[in-house]
Amino acid sequence: MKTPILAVPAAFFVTLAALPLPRGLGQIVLTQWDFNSVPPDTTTTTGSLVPRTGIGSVTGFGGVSAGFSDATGSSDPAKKDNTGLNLSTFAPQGTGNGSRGVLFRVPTLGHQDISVSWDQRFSGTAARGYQFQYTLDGSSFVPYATFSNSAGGNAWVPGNSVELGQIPGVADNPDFGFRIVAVFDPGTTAYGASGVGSTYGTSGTWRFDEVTVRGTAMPTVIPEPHEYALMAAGSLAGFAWWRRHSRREGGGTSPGAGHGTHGRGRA
Ligand SMILES: [Ca+2]
Ligand SMILES: [Ca+2]
Repeated sequence: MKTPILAVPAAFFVTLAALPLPRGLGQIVLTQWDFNSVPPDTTTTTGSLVPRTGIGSVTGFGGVSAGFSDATGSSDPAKKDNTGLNLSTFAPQGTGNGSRGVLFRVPTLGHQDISVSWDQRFSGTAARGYQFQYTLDGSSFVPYATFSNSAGGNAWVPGNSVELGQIPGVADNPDFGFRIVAVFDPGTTAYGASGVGSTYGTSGTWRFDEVTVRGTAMPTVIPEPHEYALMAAGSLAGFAWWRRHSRREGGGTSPGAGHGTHGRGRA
């Protein structure tokens, strides 16, 4: 009879193979929108709300009108049909502080160290004050960072970014989302206009492009050397038990084999 010596290290290595790998090498893009038509077409008034990468949803809210418009000048590398998400119909002056903007929902399952970045363009009469808010439950939003556009009117502000890695609950959350809303100038009850010499108006527009959510794979517990030894011992003990058991039963099934259905085969 051949000895089962090869089965012992095999069981050990199967155990090792099941162990989680060390933490990822860095942030990856979880979800990214470029709002461009797929495939590219001949007009930037058409586009897509489906992320270029990953999964998520996007919608204007609070009464804004959302559509597509030319995003020339954003950091999108697309050589043609570069489109952005365009918002208009903001709140009348002095009303609705933080009530209108755009909402993104991106599940962060399995990831932490979440960050968000985006390009944003402001027309001259659009609000220069904008605020990033996040949600952990999908419905209540927490103000996190407030910005003021200093690039002027009809200009892109690329590379806006927020780091959310220190906020409990952002990681590994199926209900994570964020929104970017128009806010009054600090200490006032009025929206400031983006353009020098411009007056805020409800028909001012914001445009978004390259909205990107990044994260790293969740860390996993890496066993210490003595834990590897215990696991190896456990594999050996389990194998020994199976050998004894299978001899008594006279069967030849492999450990753990059952009679259930396997996988998700076609019905
Ligand atoms: Ca684009
Ligand atoms: Ca298009």
